Amino acid sequence: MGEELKINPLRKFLRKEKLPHFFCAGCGCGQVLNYYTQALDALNMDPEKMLHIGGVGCTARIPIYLKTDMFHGVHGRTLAWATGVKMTQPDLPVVIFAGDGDLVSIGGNHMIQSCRRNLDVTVVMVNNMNFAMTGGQVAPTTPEESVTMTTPYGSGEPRFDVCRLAMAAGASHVERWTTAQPVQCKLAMERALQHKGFSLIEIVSQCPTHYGRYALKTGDPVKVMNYIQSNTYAKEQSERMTDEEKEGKLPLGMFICEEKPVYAGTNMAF
Ligand SMILES: Cc1ncc(C[n+]2csc(CCOP(=O)(O)OP(=O)(O)O)c2C)c(N)n1
Ligand code: SF4
Ligand SMILES: [Mg+2]
Repeated sequence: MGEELKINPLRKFLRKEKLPHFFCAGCGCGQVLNYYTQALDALNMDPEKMLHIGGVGCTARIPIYLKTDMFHGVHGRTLAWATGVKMTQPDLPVVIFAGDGDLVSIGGNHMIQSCRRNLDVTVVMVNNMNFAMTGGQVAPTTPEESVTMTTPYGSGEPRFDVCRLAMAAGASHVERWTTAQPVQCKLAMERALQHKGFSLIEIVSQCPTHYGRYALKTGDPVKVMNYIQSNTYAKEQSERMTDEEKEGKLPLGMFICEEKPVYAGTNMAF
């Protein structure tokens, strides 16, 4: 084993020539990449026999560091590409890394239609609660009243609960965790990689550089993670909490994992 693999055997999945990575210090995107390589390793899956897709944004850069075939290109169109690929190669595992802005703002309708069809893909959505790469603008996932670059007096809009949206639209596997939950994230990704149908794994993540500085007045990643922790709760606690205690907080856990007819290959409508 090379020196590098002795340091971390998961480096076998990474494109060395792309390192050092682009993420800011303390960004959750690096953790998500780490959990994902752990899931690949646990399932003995070879990313070189898979397709990874990123749209545009910090999150969309995650698969750039994997040794794999990948598309990287247009904000919000990951699922349009995936749909085309699944028409001709239904058995090719397709994994998408999308930011919250990518998936439910500019790409929102693709997401809803893909859930409705139960398109056979895995989507890892990093919810950093803002449009990070472009400087920290408000997104449909930004908590109400948050100050962002474009909402200096605080956002006046309610946010999407993306997991509820995906389930209402027909997704067959939906989970939400945070970057502070390494084991849960890895296991959720393993379940998604084995699931036939639309899997959404939402990971609530820290963007200390923008969401942290604008909304929380800190660039400290740990403080942003603490904020996320105090604004989420395990769904199993729900019955023991009052509506007031749940107000403005996101539940975490596996919400659905069921078998349903999938949309891939010859059953796709033309
Ligand atoms: C079609 C199109 N519209 C807008 C942009 C500009 N743009 C690039 S990244 C980005 C925001 C990304 O936010 P998100 O998808 O949440 O990813 P993050 O950077 O937060 O991980 C935007 C608006 C673009 N590249 N292409
Ligand atoms: S801007 Fe935010 S999301 Fe993008 S790399 Fe930096 S910390 Fe991460
Ligand atoms: Mg984002």
